[in-house]
Amino acid sequence: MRSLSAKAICFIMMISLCCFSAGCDSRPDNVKTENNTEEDLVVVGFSQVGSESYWRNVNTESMKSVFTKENGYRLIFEDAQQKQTNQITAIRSFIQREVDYIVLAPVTETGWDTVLTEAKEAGIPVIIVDRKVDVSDDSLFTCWVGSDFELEGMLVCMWMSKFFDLKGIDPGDVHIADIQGTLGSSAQLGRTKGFDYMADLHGWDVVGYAEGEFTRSKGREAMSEILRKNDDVNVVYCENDSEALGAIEVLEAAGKKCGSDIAGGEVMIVCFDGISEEVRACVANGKISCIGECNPLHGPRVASIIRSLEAGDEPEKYQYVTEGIFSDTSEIEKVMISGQERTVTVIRQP
Ligand code: GYE
Repeated sequence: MRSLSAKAICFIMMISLCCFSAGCDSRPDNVKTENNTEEDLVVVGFSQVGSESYWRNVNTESMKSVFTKENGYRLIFEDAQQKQTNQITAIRSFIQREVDYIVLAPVTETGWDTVLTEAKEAGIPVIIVDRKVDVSDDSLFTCWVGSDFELEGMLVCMWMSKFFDLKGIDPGDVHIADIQGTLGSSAQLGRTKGFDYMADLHGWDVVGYAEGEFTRSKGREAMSEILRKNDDVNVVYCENDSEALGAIEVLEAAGKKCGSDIAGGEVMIVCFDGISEEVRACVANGKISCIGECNPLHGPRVASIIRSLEAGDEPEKYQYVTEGIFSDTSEIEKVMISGQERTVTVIRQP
């Protein structure tokens, strides 16, 4: 078990961001590095989901800091504002502009066959990042890099089940709700699947689901809806940071206390990402009990895929990022599920 203050963890995140953006060489080998002319640059069209969360903003920054002229790239960045139709339009414009690579962070999994076939016919490699696509023919994309969302969900639930065991809480007394992310996105599908599996396995009382679209404002609405229907809810599983912050606001306004002591009447909050300082502070002060880490620093990973493609190599089709978990207590040191063991990092008051 490691024990780090919220500040220390933010510092480490910043250092890794700097390393990824500056220290590590992201240049394709065949690109001249000084005085790059427009013709020398590798052109990358990136269709981003939107700017719905802290995670997404850090992810955008990670991509922008790597795909710079200095590193030998010209980045065409398109923000889809959480709409698949905008992403399809962006991909078509990338094809028209004859970019060298298309990078897609898809909002939802389905509906990509047609436009990715167009990219394939144009001979442009497509790299999928973060969420996945569900296509009939997986030669429609070159490779994918991102997180195992179902595993993230199961790890957080495993942490909860260990915690309830430690405190002698009967599974039937766990009245849990799921504030889901954007329906149909891999992050939602995986985290909900992990939740459903574990809730069923442990016999928790699932009081309901509400969609929070990965935003703070929808997280508020979802929490209000859950409370209206089930005032006895005592655990809220939020599928990202932003939703958790919205849920806490609503619970506190309703006179509830957020914390791990559910036998004493508190409402336990767990969530995913661990990106915003505000969320880390909530762990340090006990309002959020556990976070499943989700790493947004994909810029250098995509750059390394492009480098290997430029060198004529074949990158691995699916590249998973290993992630840990954070919590406010040192009582649980490790969590293990499906043969995957993770160390719990404790976030303490600075
Ligand atoms: O957890 C959430 C974001 O797809 C992993 O999307 C990503 C999720 C992330 O909006 O905060």
